[in-house]
Amino acid sequence: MTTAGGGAARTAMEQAATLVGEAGAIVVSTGAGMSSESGVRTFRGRDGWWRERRAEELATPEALRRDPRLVWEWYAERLLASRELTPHPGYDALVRLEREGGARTTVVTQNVDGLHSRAGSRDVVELHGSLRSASCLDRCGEAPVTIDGELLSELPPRCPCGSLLRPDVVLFGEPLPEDSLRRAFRLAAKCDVMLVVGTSMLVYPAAALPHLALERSVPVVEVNTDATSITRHPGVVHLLGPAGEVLPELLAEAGI
Ligand code: BV8
Ligand code: ZN
Repeated sequence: MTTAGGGAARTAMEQAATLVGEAGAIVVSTGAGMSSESGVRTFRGRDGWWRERRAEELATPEALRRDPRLVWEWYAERLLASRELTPHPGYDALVRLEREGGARTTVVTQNVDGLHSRAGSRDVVELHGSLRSASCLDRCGEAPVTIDGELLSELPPRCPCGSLLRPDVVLFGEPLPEDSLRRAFRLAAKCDVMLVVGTSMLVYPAAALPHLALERSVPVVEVNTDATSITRHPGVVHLLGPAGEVLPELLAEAGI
Protein backbone atom coordinates (compact mmCIF):
# COMPACT_ATOMS: atom_id res chain seq x y z
CA MET A 1 0.00 0.00 0.00
CA THR A 2 1.12 3.56 -0.44
CA THR A 3 3.17 5.53 2.02
CA ALA A 4 2.30 9.06 3.00
CA GLY A 5 4.64 11.71 1.66
CA GLY A 6 3.69 14.62 -0.67
CA GLY A 7 0.78 13.90 -3.06
CA ALA A 8 0.54 10.21 -1.94
CA ALA A 9 -0.34 11.38 1.66
CA ARG A 10 -3.97 11.82 0.58
CA THR A 11 -4.06 8.28 -0.85
CA ALA A 12 -2.60 6.66 2.29
CA MET A 13 -4.71 8.81 4.59
CA GLU A 14 -7.88 8.16 2.60
CA GLN A 15 -7.24 4.39 2.55
CA ALA A 16 -6.61 4.43 6.30
CA ALA A 17 -9.73 6.53 6.94
CA THR A 18 -11.89 4.13 4.93
CA LEU A 19 -10.49 1.13 6.83
CA VAL A 20 -11.14 2.79 10.19
CA GLY A 21 -14.58 4.11 9.15
CA GLU A 22 -15.79 0.71 7.92
CA ALA A 23 -14.32 -1.51 10.69
CA GLY A 24 -16.52 -3.32 13.21
CA ALA A 25 -13.67 -4.10 15.62
CA ILE A 26 -10.40 -2.15 15.95
CA VAL A 27 -7.30 -2.93 18.00
CA VAL A 28 -4.94 0.01 18.58
CA SER A 29 -1.47 -1.25 19.49
CA THR A 30 0.68 1.54 20.97
CA GLY A 31 4.32 1.88 22.03
CA ALA A 32 6.64 4.48 23.49
CA GLY A 33 6.28 6.71 20.41
CA MET A 34 2.67 7.39 21.47
CA SER A 35 3.95 9.10 24.59
CA SER A 36 7.00 10.81 23.14
CA GLU A 37 5.16 13.99 22.11
CA SER A 38 3.92 14.21 25.67
CA GLY A 39 7.53 14.30 26.75
CA VAL A 40 8.06 10.67 27.87
CA ARG A 41 11.33 9.18 26.64
CA THR A 42 11.19 6.41 24.04
CA PHE A 43 13.43 3.38 24.44
CA ARG A 44 15.31 3.37 21.20
CA GLY A 45 15.23 6.88 19.86
CA ARG A 46 18.12 9.20 20.63
CA ASP A 47 16.30 10.07 23.87
CA GLY A 48 16.29 6.39 24.82
CA TRP A 49 19.46 6.79 26.85
CA TRP A 50 19.45 7.64 30.53
CA ARG A 51 22.69 8.45 32.36
CA GLU A 52 24.75 6.62 29.69
CA ARG A 53 22.61 3.49 29.98
CA ARG A 54 20.20 1.93 27.55
CA ALA A 55 16.65 1.63 28.80
CA GLU A 56 16.66 -2.12 28.25
CA GLU A 57 19.59 -2.47 30.66
CA LEU A 58 17.63 -0.74 33.39
CA ALA A 59 14.29 -2.55 32.93
CA THR A 60 15.58 -5.94 34.13
CA PRO A 61 15.30 -7.87 37.44
CA GLU A 62 19.10 -8.20 37.49
CA ALA A 63 19.62 -4.42 37.26
CA LEU A 64 17.03 -3.91 40.00
CA ARG A 65 18.86 -6.30 42.35
CA ARG A 66 22.34 -5.06 41.34
CA ASP A 67 21.65 -1.34 41.59
CA PRO A 68 18.15 -0.80 43.04
CA ARG A 69 18.71 2.88 43.71
CA LEU A 70 19.70 3.64 40.10
CA VAL A 71 16.77 1.68 38.63
CA TRP A 72 14.31 3.32 41.02
CA GLU A 73 15.72 6.77 40.19
CA TRP A 74 15.01 5.99 36.52
CA TYR A 75 11.45 4.85 37.25
CA ALA A 76 10.85 7.77 39.60
CA GLU A 77 11.95 10.23 36.90
CA ARG A 78 9.74 8.56 34.27
CA LEU A 79 6.78 8.40 36.62
CA LEU A 80 7.06 11.99 37.78
CA ALA A 81 7.58 13.10 34.15
CA SER A 82 4.47 11.21 33.04
CA ARG A 83 2.43 12.57 35.97
CA GLU A 84 3.01 16.13 34.70
CA LEU A 85 1.95 15.28 31.18
CA THR A 86 -1.30 16.15 29.54
CA PRO A 87 -2.10 13.50 26.94
CA HIS A 88 -1.64 15.05 23.45
CA PRO A 89 -4.48 15.24 20.83
CA GLY A 90 -3.54 11.76 19.56
CA TYR A 91 -4.81 10.29 22.85
CA ASP A 92 -8.02 12.31 22.57
CA ALA A 93 -8.50 10.99 19.04
CA LEU A 94 -8.32 7.41 20.35
CA VAL A 95 -10.89 8.26 23.06
CA ARG A 96 -13.19 9.66 20.32
CA LEU A 97 -12.63 6.56 18.21
CA GLU A 98 -13.71 4.38 21.15
CA ARG A 99 -16.73 6.51 22.08
CA GLU A 100 -17.97 7.89 18.75
CA GLY A 101 -16.51 5.61 16.09
CA GLY A 102 -18.69 2.77 14.84
CA ALA A 103 -16.24 0.06 15.88
CA ARG A 104 -15.57 -1.73 19.15
CA THR A 105 -12.14 -0.28 19.95
CA THR A 106 -9.53 -1.61 22.37
CA VAL A 107 -6.13 -0.04 23.07
CA VAL A 108 -3.40 -2.62 23.70
CA THR A 109 -0.42 -0.66 24.98
CA GLN A 110 3.19 -1.53 25.80
CA ASN A 111 3.47 1.71 27.73
CA VAL A 112 3.44 1.81 31.52
CA ASP A 113 2.71 5.54 31.91
CA GLY A 114 -1.07 5.18 32.19
CA LEU A 115 -1.65 8.02 29.70
CA HIS A 116 -4.36 6.24 27.67
CA SER A 117 -6.54 5.75 30.77
CA ARG A 118 -5.75 9.29 31.93
CA ALA A 119 -6.94 10.59 28.54
CA GLY A 120 -10.24 8.72 28.96
CA SER A 121 -9.80 5.47 26.99
CA ARG A 122 -11.84 2.90 28.87
CA ASP A 123 -10.90 -0.40 27.22
CA VAL A 124 -7.09 -0.51 27.68
CA VAL A 125 -4.93 -3.63 27.96
CA GLU A 126 -1.62 -2.73 29.65
CA LEU A 127 0.58 -5.54 28.33
CA HIS A 128 3.60 -4.47 30.38
CA GLY A 129 1.81 -3.41 33.55
CA SER A 130 1.96 0.13 34.86
CA LEU A 131 3.88 2.42 37.19
CA ARG A 132 0.79 2.89 39.38
CA SER A 133 1.90 0.36 42.03
CA ALA A 134 4.88 -1.56 43.41
CA SER A 135 5.15 -5.01 44.98
CA CYS A 136 7.59 -6.92 47.17
CA LEU A 137 10.57 -8.14 45.10
CA ASP A 138 10.67 -11.27 47.25
CA ARG A 139 6.88 -11.83 46.99
CA CYS A 140 6.33 -11.93 50.76
CA GLY A 141 2.58 -11.60 50.23
CA GLU A 142 2.21 -7.93 51.21
CA ALA A 143 -0.39 -6.12 49.06
CA PRO A 144 0.94 -3.88 46.24
CA VAL A 145 1.47 -0.25 47.28
CA THR A 146 0.64 2.88 45.25
CA ILE A 147 3.73 4.56 43.83
CA ASP A 148 3.37 8.19 44.90
CA GLY A 149 5.59 11.07 45.94
CA GLU A 150 5.75 9.72 49.51
CA LEU A 151 6.90 6.25 48.42
CA LEU A 152 9.48 7.87 46.12
CA SER A 153 10.77 10.16 48.88
CA GLU A 154 13.28 7.50 49.89
CA LEU A 155 14.85 5.35 47.12
CA PRO A 156 14.89 2.44 46.78
CA PRO A 157 11.50 1.95 48.50
CA ARG A 158 11.21 -1.09 50.76
CA CYS A 159 8.44 -3.52 51.66
CA PRO A 160 7.37 -3.73 55.33
CA CYS A 161 9.14 -7.12 55.33
CA GLY A 162 12.43 -5.33 54.61
CA SER A 163 12.85 -6.54 51.03
CA LEU A 164 13.08 -4.17 48.08
CA LEU A 165 9.91 -3.10 46.30
CA ARG A 166 9.69 -3.42 42.51
CA PRO A 167 7.40 -1.46 40.15
CA ASP A 168 4.48 -3.58 38.87
CA VAL A 169 5.78 -3.49 35.30
CA VAL A 170 6.97 -6.43 33.20
CA LEU A 171 10.77 -6.30 33.13
CA PHE A 172 12.81 -7.79 30.30
CA GLY A 173 13.06 -11.55 30.67
CA GLU A 174 9.80 -11.70 32.65
CA PRO A 175 6.58 -13.22 31.33
CA LEU A 176 3.67 -10.91 30.52
CA PRO A 177 0.47 -11.14 32.62
CA GLU A 178 -1.36 -14.22 31.26
CA ASP A 179 -4.82 -12.63 31.12
CA SER A 180 -3.64 -9.45 29.35
CA LEU A 181 -1.65 -11.42 26.80
CA ARG A 182 -4.47 -13.85 26.12
CA ARG A 183 -7.01 -11.02 25.70
CA ALA A 184 -4.65 -9.08 23.39
CA PHE A 185 -4.15 -12.09 21.12
CA ARG A 186 -7.85 -12.90 21.13
CA LEU A 187 -8.70 -9.32 20.08
CA ALA A 188 -5.96 -9.33 17.43
CA ALA A 189 -7.41 -12.59 16.05
CA LYS A 190 -10.86 -10.98 15.66
CA CYS A 191 -10.25 -7.34 14.66
CA ASP A 192 -11.05 -5.95 11.19
CA VAL A 193 -8.19 -3.43 11.27
CA MET A 194 -5.22 -2.84 13.59
CA LEU A 195 -3.74 0.60 14.21
CA VAL A 196 -0.05 0.30 15.20
CA VAL A 197 1.16 3.56 16.71
CA GLY A 198 4.64 4.55 17.86
CA THR A 199 6.31 1.20 18.27
CA SER A 200 9.62 0.02 16.85
CA MET A 201 8.18 -3.51 16.64
CA LEU A 202 11.22 -4.95 18.44
CA VAL A 203 9.90 -6.19 21.77
CA TYR A 204 8.12 -9.55 21.89
CA PRO A 205 5.54 -10.89 22.45
CA ALA A 206 3.85 -7.44 21.96
CA ALA A 207 5.40 -7.11 18.50
CA ALA A 208 3.72 -10.38 17.45
CA LEU A 209 0.27 -8.73 17.46
CA PRO A 210 0.58 -6.78 14.18
CA HIS A 211 2.12 -9.86 12.54
CA LEU A 212 -0.92 -11.86 13.67
CA ALA A 213 -3.21 -9.34 11.96
CA LEU A 214 -1.16 -9.38 8.75
CA GLU A 215 -1.13 -13.20 8.71
CA ARG A 216 -4.95 -13.05 8.77
CA SER A 217 -4.85 -10.50 5.91
CA VAL A 218 -6.31 -7.94 8.30
CA PRO A 219 -5.08 -4.48 7.22
CA VAL A 220 -2.69 -2.62 9.50
CA VAL A 221 -2.50 1.18 9.64
CA GLU A 222 0.94 2.11 10.98
CA VAL A 223 1.47 5.58 12.45
CA ASN A 224 5.16 6.25 13.01
CA THR A 225 7.69 9.03 12.49
CA ASP A 226 10.01 6.42 11.01
CA ALA A 227 9.92 3.12 9.11
CA THR A 228 9.82 -0.23 10.93
CA SER A 229 10.08 -3.88 9.91
CA ILE A 230 6.40 -3.94 8.82
CA THR A 231 6.25 -0.58 7.00
CA ARG A 232 6.83 -2.05 3.56
CA HIS A 233 4.50 -5.02 4.06
CA PRO A 234 1.78 -4.95 1.36
CA GLY A 235 -0.90 -5.18 4.04
CA VAL A 236 0.29 -2.03 5.80
CA VAL A 237 -0.93 1.52 5.18
CA HIS A 238 1.93 3.64 6.56
CA LEU A 239 1.08 7.14 7.78
CA LEU A 240 4.40 8.90 8.30
CA GLY A 241 4.27 11.48 11.09
CA PRO A 242 3.80 12.10 14.80
CA ALA A 243 0.86 10.38 16.50
CA GLY A 244 -0.34 13.66 18.01
CA GLU A 245 -0.96 15.06 14.52
CA VAL A 246 -1.72 11.99 12.40
CA LEU A 247 -4.38 10.40 14.62
CA PRO A 248 -6.64 13.49 14.80
CA GLU A 249 -6.22 13.89 11.01
CA LEU A 250 -7.14 10.22 10.47
CA LEU A 251 -10.32 10.55 12.51
CA ALA A 252 -11.28 13.79 10.75
CA GLU A 253 -10.77 12.09 7.38
CA ALA A 254 -12.94 9.18 8.59
CA GLY A 255 -15.62 11.67 9.68
CA ILE A 256 -15.38 10.67 13.40
C1 BV8 B 1 9.52 -12.38 27.66
C2 BV8 B 1 7.99 -2.30 30.82
C3 BV8 B 1 9.59 -14.67 28.15
C4 BV8 B 1 9.10 -1.76 31.63
C5 BV8 B 1 8.96 -3.29 28.83
C6 BV8 B 1 17.16 -12.10 25.58
C7 BV8 B 1 17.03 -12.15 26.96
C8 BV8 B 1 15.80 -11.99 27.60
C9 BV8 B 1 14.66 -11.77 26.83
C10 BV8 B 1 14.82 -11.70 25.47
C11 BV8 B 1 16.02 -11.85 24.84
N1 BV8 B 1 15.82 -11.72 23.50
C12 BV8 B 1 14.52 -11.49 23.26
C13 BV8 B 1 13.91 -11.49 24.44
C14 BV8 B 1 12.51 -11.27 24.64
C15 BV8 B 1 12.35 -9.82 25.09
C16 BV8 B 1 12.51 -8.93 23.87
O1 BV8 B 1 11.64 -8.89 23.03
N2 BV8 B 1 13.67 -8.23 23.80
C17 BV8 B 1 13.91 -7.36 22.67
C18 BV8 B 1 14.69 -6.13 23.14
C19 BV8 B 1 14.70 -8.14 21.62
N3 BV8 B 1 11.04 -9.75 25.63
C20 BV8 B 1 10.89 -9.92 26.94
O2 BV8 B 1 11.80 -10.07 27.74
C21 BV8 B 1 9.45 -10.01 27.39
N4 BV8 B 1 9.29 -11.18 28.18
O3 BV8 B 1 9.84 -12.59 26.53
O4 BV8 B 1 9.38 -13.35 28.59
C22 BV8 B 1 9.29 -15.53 29.29
C23 BV8 B 1 8.19 -16.37 29.21
C24 BV8 B 1 7.94 -17.23 30.27
C25 BV8 B 1 8.76 -17.21 31.41
C26 BV8 B 1 9.83 -16.33 31.48
C27 BV8 B 1 10.11 -15.48 30.43
C28 BV8 B 1 9.13 -8.81 28.27
C29 BV8 B 1 9.14 -7.58 27.41
C30 BV8 B 1 8.59 -6.43 28.24
C31 BV8 B 1 9.72 -5.62 28.81
N5 BV8 B 1 9.17 -4.41 29.45
N6 BV8 B 1 8.36 -2.24 29.42
C32 BV8 B 1 9.32 -0.30 31.36
O5 BV8 B 1 8.62 0.31 30.54
O6 BV8 B 1 10.24 0.23 32.01
S1 BV8 B 1 9.41 -3.16 27.23
C33 BV8 B 1 9.53 -1.54 26.83
O7 BV8 B 1 10.33 -1.46 25.67
C34 BV8 B 1 8.23 -0.93 26.42
O8 BV8 B 1 7.16 -1.36 27.18
C35 BV8 B 1 8.10 -1.32 24.97
O9 BV8 B 1 7.52 -2.56 24.84
C36 BV8 B 1 9.53 -1.44 24.58
C37 BV8 B 1 9.91 -0.22 23.83
O10 BV8 B 1 9.50 -0.46 22.56
P1 BV8 B 1 8.61 0.62 21.83
O11 BV8 B 1 7.40 0.89 22.65
O12 BV8 B 1 8.43 0.14 20.45
O13 BV8 B 1 9.45 1.95 21.86
P2 BV8 B 1 10.76 2.27 21.04
O14 BV8 B 1 11.44 3.39 21.75
O15 BV8 B 1 11.51 1.00 20.76
O16 BV8 B 1 10.21 2.80 19.63
C38 BV8 B 1 9.49 4.01 19.58
C39 BV8 B 1 8.86 4.03 18.22
O17 BV8 B 1 8.02 5.18 18.14
C40 BV8 B 1 9.88 4.16 17.10
O18 BV8 B 1 9.48 3.33 16.03
C41 BV8 B 1 9.80 5.63 16.71
O19 BV8 B 1 10.07 5.81 15.33
C42 BV8 B 1 8.36 5.93 16.99
N7 BV8 B 1 8.04 7.31 17.36
C43 BV8 B 1 8.81 8.18 18.10
N8 BV8 B 1 8.12 9.33 18.26
C44 BV8 B 1 6.92 9.16 17.65
C45 BV8 B 1 6.87 7.88 17.07
N9 BV8 B 1 5.80 7.44 16.39
C46 BV8 B 1 4.74 8.27 16.28
N10 BV8 B 1 4.71 9.51 16.81
C47 BV8 B 1 5.78 10.00 17.49
N11 BV8 B 1 5.74 11.23 18.00
ZN1 ZN C 1 7.83 -8.03 51.36
